[in-house]
Amino acid sequence: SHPSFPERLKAGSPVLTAWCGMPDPSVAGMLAHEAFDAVVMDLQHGSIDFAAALQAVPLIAAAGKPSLVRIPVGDFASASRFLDAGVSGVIAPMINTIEDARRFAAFTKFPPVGERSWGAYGALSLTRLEPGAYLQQANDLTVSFAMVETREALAIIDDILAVPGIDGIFIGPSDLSIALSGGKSVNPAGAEVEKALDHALARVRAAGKVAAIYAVSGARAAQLSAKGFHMVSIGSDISMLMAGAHAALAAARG
Ligand code: 3PY
Ligand code: MG
Repeated sequence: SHPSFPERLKAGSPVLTAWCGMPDPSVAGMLAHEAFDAVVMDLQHGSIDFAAALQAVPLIAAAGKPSLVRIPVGDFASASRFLDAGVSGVIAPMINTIEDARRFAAFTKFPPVGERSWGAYGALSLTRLEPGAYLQQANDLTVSFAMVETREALAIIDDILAVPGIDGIFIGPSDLSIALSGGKSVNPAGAEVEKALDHALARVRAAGKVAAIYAVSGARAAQLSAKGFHMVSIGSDISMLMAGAHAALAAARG
């Protein structure tokens, strides 16, 4: 039958996701109908709010695609609420300690792995599962990504990967570049970041978990896919809008 989102992530070809921060849920719904494999909504830096992102979940599902959210820093209660609505994955920014990783997993996985609370009405509707079946399968149907984007996180990446319920790592190359340069520059494709990416990928592979990353362009996404990332998010809706505007104006002015 239809592979689950975690199965799809490990199936071989990288999952390419849209990355949405615009406030109208129909933007995420429309991008879901393009040839992306999944759609991420960004509540850390995007201007989309909780209610709009919730509304986008069934719109994305109507295109037959999984949805994911990036929650605001430390907002693990929202992670549970989005899983209740039926998202297939949650990305938690700035996971810098083992305790951060444990708390995130507690809010995203049912016992005995975590402490997720019952009330998954949207997910029951979208998965067509009976409550008991959903309870048994939910931990394996959804992906909890801990973002590694600081020196602290990089230093304890093996320990973060070892936390039960953490399914994978999502690298934030821009914040990582700021951290690695001591605040001097933001250069998500710089040499220092590149070295850190190779190290992180090797550690994720050794742990048998999933590696994901943000790409600032389609061309960068191709490089990161070739490196072996399981999921690459191409950002963002707003940057695609601006790129389209620039191209249209350049063409119009000759
Ligand atoms: C980063 O690059 O820091 C991210 O969080 C990706 O948007
Ligand atoms: Mg970041």
